[in-house]
Amino acid sequence: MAYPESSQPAASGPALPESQPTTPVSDEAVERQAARRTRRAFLVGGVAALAGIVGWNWLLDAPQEDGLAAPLRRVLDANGRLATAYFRNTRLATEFPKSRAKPLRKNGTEGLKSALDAVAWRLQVQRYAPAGTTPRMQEFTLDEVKALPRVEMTTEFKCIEGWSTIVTWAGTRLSDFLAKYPLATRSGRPVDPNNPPTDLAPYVSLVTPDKEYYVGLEIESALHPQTLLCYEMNGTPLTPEHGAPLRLVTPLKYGIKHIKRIGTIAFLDQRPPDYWAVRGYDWHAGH
Ligand SMILES: Nc1nc2c(c(=O)[nH]1)N[C@H]1C(S)=C(S)[C@@H](COP(=O)(O)O)O[C@H]1N2
Ligand SMILES: [Mo]
Repeated sequence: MAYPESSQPAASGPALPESQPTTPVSDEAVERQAARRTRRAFLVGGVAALAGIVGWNWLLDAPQEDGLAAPLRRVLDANGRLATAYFRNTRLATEFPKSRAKPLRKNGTEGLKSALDAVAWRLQVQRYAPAGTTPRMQEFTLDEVKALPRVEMTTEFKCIEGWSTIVTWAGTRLSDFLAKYPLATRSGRPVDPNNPPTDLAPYVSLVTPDKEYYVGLEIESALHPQTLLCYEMNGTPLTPEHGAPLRLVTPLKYGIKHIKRIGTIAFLDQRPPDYWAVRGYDWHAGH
């Protein structure tokens, strides 16, 4: 996509926090967009500041939006959009050299208690349905998932119990999957994570084939560039204990969100239930 401001000198708005070193091309594009949004938010803020100089009357006479004068509401909205854009794509988990990777312990067997039928396994996806219509299901083979760009990353896996291990994962970005297959929008348009469509589903649910383990994510986390549909760990295909044939890896969140043996993914309007949130843990489980 085109970034008309990309040829201008560095952003004149407030500085963004330092970005982290892993910057493939798409991340640079994201940062440019974040900078552009910062400039826009700065301009809106400038208008509000000017209003202060011109006089309070203008602000006091302005129409109200949700209990705030409309110009102030617009500043808050712009800041909210900026924060969303920033957390979605520019905060990256630290990546390590591959040589630091260690074997990962096996932890958590909910949803893995029956034998895995790797031949019969399909990824089932429930599309985001327009309100009032029945959602449609679509199936994918592991080979279809593997046909998408392969991403390898060495990140720290943190369990809420207090231990952590550096692991090399390989898989496909969930965002690449949704860029190729239009499953997450009402209109059936594919997802461009740098320019999210307005009819994107707000929540994603992931459930094991037997429905015993289940995880909920907000769409911002699902589209994060380090959120992978993962099929390899430390250079070898996932074993059943570690979630074969496909598990989630999302290194800004604790291990409880890294669901093993994904059966169904669904795109939803409501925050889906989550195995550990139901048992009292934080639903977001970020760290
Ligand atoms: N299906 C399923 N996925 C799961 C769990 C589980 O019990 N069942 N436990 C979670 C927890 S608490 C952790 S720490 C990690 C552990 O992954 P590992 O066994 O590959 O180390 O898996 C997560 N995903
Ligand atoms: Mo865990």
